[in-house]
Amino acid sequence: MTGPSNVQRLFWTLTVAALFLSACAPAVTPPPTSTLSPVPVPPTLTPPPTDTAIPAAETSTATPVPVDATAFPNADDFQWVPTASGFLRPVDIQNAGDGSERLFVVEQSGRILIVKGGRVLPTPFLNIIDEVGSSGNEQGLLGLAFHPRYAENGLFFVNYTDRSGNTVIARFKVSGDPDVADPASETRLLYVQQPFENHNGGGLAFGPDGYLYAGLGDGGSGGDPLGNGQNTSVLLGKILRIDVNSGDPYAIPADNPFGSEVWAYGLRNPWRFSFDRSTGDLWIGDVGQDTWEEIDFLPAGFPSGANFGWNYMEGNHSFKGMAPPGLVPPVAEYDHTEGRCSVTGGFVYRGADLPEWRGIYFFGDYCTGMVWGVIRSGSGWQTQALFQTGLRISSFGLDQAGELYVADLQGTILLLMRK
Ligand SMILES: [Ca+2]
Repeated sequence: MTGPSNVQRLFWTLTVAALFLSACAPAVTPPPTSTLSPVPVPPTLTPPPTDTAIPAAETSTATPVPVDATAFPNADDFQWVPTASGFLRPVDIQNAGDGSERLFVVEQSGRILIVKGGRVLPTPFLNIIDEVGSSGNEQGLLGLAFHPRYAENGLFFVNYTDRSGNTVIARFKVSGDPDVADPASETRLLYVQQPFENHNGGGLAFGPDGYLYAGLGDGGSGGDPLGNGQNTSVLLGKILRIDVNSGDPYAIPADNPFGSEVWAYGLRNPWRFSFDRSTGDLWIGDVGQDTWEEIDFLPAGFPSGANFGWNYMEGNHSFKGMAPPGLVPPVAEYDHTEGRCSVTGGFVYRGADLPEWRGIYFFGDYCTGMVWGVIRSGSGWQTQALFQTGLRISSFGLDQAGELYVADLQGTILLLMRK
């Protein structure tokens, strides 16, 4: 768990002003199979915010606005410390935002376990193993998000593949015991047929607009043989956005671009996305095909209908066909040399304990355990290798205070700390 040597430091493609220039191109033509009314990426885009953190809207105290880091701290001064272990294939870490200081760890087989006061509670918060199909390596209970008003309404949402391998997004409610959910409270919101067992995405997160966002992969196999990523009339290969506070069981926000759940498209297998809790910016780790892993970014306020390029593009590189103008390119990418294989998207650090890291986005590689950081650099981005953890990085997570954790698929949750 030390910082990388010079040899391990990677050559990085820095995405500079060209990032947003391409979006000034003419409107994107929808695929001919679409039967919906597309609203392509508009020609005028919101410029990215400045390096200064934006205070939360509800902030009314006199606390000075924390300034984002402008350079990477020395990673050798920090370490990942195990805080809980014994999990069976943990794939997500969440907090309930209810002041309870509990961590909720999602096991791929279909359980959610609580870490409370430094120990794992023996009774699962939720156990839906009987409903979850996890025979495939990428199948299972894959994502969890607590309602922004969970403390009042006790509602939370999960994303899993069922016994037939199809995606379910469902709502549950806590029971009278705050450490146990009511298993009979399940309400299924969305059901999406999966043509192949891999590329199920699975992440869930509430955006700054209060809508629930879900990441779905392109349906699987290899190379997106069904063309789902660019087909805006299907839900695969997308970031979906639904209003879980209206409708039955949900409503489609009026400004979704295609009149459906689809909010953004052109993704292969978004494995972990998050919103910067300070700025509302969206960060996505999108798993590549054979060569390029990528990190995608949309500043808060970016219009609906962003096209992240798959399968025209793999990272910044042509994959299939002639790419149309207007694609949103990644802000970071890495290749598969030295054993690297699959990106795991993380979070922007907004905690209090390690102010040197404030505003830096963390992500990792599943196979090698390498952890990188991304920081805004002038009009572009800088990416740096930070930690060679040796872990099988399946997810990152935050506690309510914003401290950063990582999940090792082999069973341990670790916290980033100062040495
Ligand atoms: Ca892409």
